[in-house]
Amino acid sequence: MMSQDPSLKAAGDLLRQYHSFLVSSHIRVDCDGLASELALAELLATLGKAAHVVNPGPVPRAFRFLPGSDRVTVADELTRRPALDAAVILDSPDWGRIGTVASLLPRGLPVLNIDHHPDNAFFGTVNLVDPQASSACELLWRVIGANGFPLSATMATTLYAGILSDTGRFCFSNTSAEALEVAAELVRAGADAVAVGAHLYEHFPEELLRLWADVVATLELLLDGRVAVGFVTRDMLRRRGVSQEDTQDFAEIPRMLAGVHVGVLLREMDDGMVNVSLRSRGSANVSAMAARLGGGGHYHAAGTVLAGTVAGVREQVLAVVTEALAAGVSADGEGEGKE
Ligand SMILES: [Mn+2]
Repeated sequence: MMSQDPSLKAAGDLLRQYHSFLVSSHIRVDCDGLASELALAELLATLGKAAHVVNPGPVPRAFRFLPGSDRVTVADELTRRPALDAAVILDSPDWGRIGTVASLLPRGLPVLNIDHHPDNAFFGTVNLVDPQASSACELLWRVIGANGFPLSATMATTLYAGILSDTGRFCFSNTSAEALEVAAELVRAGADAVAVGAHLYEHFPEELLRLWADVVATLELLLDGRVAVGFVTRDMLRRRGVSQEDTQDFAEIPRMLAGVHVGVLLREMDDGMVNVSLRSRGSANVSAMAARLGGGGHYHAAGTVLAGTVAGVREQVLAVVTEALAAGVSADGEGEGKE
């Protein structure tokens, strides 16, 4: 069972001690980041505290079913700074990952850092960091349990969504017994697993599923089928009327092929940059590969953002992947999950 990390109590003490919180998560927020923010915001409201959920960017359409997602503010659109006496940053390894939100935080503000990335910089006043945790949502569930905080059915549904998504529907290698136990507890607490599954993995708008097919058509197999590379250009998005932030799950497409050790998805951004998602299985450590490209992440799921054209970045990434596979890189670190 779960170890009783002393930072669980410290996290609870910090939540009890202060009154007006900024709650935030990483750029290009994923389901785990957003769900952990929203569940925490509900908890803080229940405890009679103010929670300002402020993110570096907008909520992706796919996650707008999560209760409270309409109350997320984008940092650059804030009309005035909320009065704060503490902040909670979820699912983010360092300050750089919360983008412009960092500039909203007064110097010396107490910060609770809740994260499961192996490269977390322990930037908080209190750091609840566990790379063995499946997700930030699992860690938040532990905080709630260890401190006797209330858990509503809505919070349970939200936390379940984060765990389901970060474990790839309980398929990725971070699908631990603990993650499954927490999921079971959440269902017992009223989480609507069927609704969450349908919202995350069905209910695809037609244009999104058509774009999925377009991306499948770009897949190329290299190195005897051990590497698969696909891409999404701005043109492809335009043609289907899909926005960049709705393509997060596409990162999983290349690794879906049998025999693939490393899946690479290149997404052309609006600013001359290319977003690179790396997924792997077995001993292939994409966290190490991403680090060589200026990025980071987990052992089997990592990423980076590079300047250049899709074709240019493709060459750059493939050089690193090829060299790493040739060297049989499995390297250090164990963390799993999403980038
Ligand atoms: Mn996460």
